[in-house]
Amino acid sequence: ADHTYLNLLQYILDNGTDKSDRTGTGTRSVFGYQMRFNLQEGFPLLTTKRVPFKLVASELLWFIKGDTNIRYLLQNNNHIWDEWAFKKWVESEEYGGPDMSDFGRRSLIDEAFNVQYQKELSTFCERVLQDDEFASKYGDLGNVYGKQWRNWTTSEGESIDQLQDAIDLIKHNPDSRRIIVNAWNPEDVIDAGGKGSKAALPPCHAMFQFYVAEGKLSCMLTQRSADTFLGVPFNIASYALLTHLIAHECGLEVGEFVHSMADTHIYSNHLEQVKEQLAREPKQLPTLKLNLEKQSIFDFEMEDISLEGYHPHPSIKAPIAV
Ligand code: THF
Repeated sequence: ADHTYLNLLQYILDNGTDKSDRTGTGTRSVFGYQMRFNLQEGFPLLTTKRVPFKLVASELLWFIKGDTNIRYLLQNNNHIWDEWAFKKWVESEEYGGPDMSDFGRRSLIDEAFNVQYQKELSTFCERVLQDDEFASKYGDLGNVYGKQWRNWTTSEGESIDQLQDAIDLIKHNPDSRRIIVNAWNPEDVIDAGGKGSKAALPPCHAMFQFYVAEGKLSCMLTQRSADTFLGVPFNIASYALLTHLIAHECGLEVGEFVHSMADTHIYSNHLEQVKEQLAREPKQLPTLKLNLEKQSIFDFEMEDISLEGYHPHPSIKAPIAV
């Protein structure tokens, strides 16, 4: 798995174009790249840097529950979505604290501001955890993954559970070429992140499809925008875990995870970290252990999911672009 990923990093360094982006950070990017991971060869959690698997797992369980409120993530000490909820809060009428505009960029260049920002952010998280009303107003990211996967709303006002439908197709019509879950809802994507918008951020991993052959379940993800250093290691592990969970429920072995990416970029403030990672030697992949007494993927909790034999190189810190 690491070699496949390291090849991508090297490919972007060698062939990428320097390109500006929404966040103002700057990226080096290529358009269109595909990776394949044979899930029989081990669980594809990178070993050339530590990837926090517990954060991957709790984020996936959050999607699977159909939850879109960061409270569940915070209860699991998972802070990877904080910034998007925080942004809604500091841009709201109700917010009365110090000016937090453009906090993602300013926190990196202004240490005094960063101290203030960290304090505001942790106060915000504490409030989402403690205050139900505040949480439902400002902890919710709107129509993001969980909503579209489990509770897509039709023009007639009905709800579609795409994930359950996909599982039913895998069980009852495994040759189907329509086993698709689509997170990209054009109506909700209009002005996403803007005031009054329906989603805090348009989905990056936009749609995925399953394929059954020779008793094995494979999954292909189409991702519109890929933050190669921070996001992609999470995305690979997340969809690999989802494929394992669904294969388990459906009595299948795991096949491949195929990862198709469109705008595939390295943020300019991740380039040093990328070079450090490229110099590392991959290690043996870990093995995923699921609680086999659970059947339905909807019953899985954090304690039912673990890894064995994960001995990665140390983590490499990098700032997230907001
Ligand atoms: N925005 C950007 N710019 N990149 C993304 O990958 C991304 N996501 C989600 C939403 N917006 C995004 C959030 N996913 C980390 C990893 C995944 C994230 C967000 C943040 C991250 O910082 N990982 C650190 C560890 C963090 C920690 O320990 O708390 C790491 O080293 O891996 C793509 O879906």
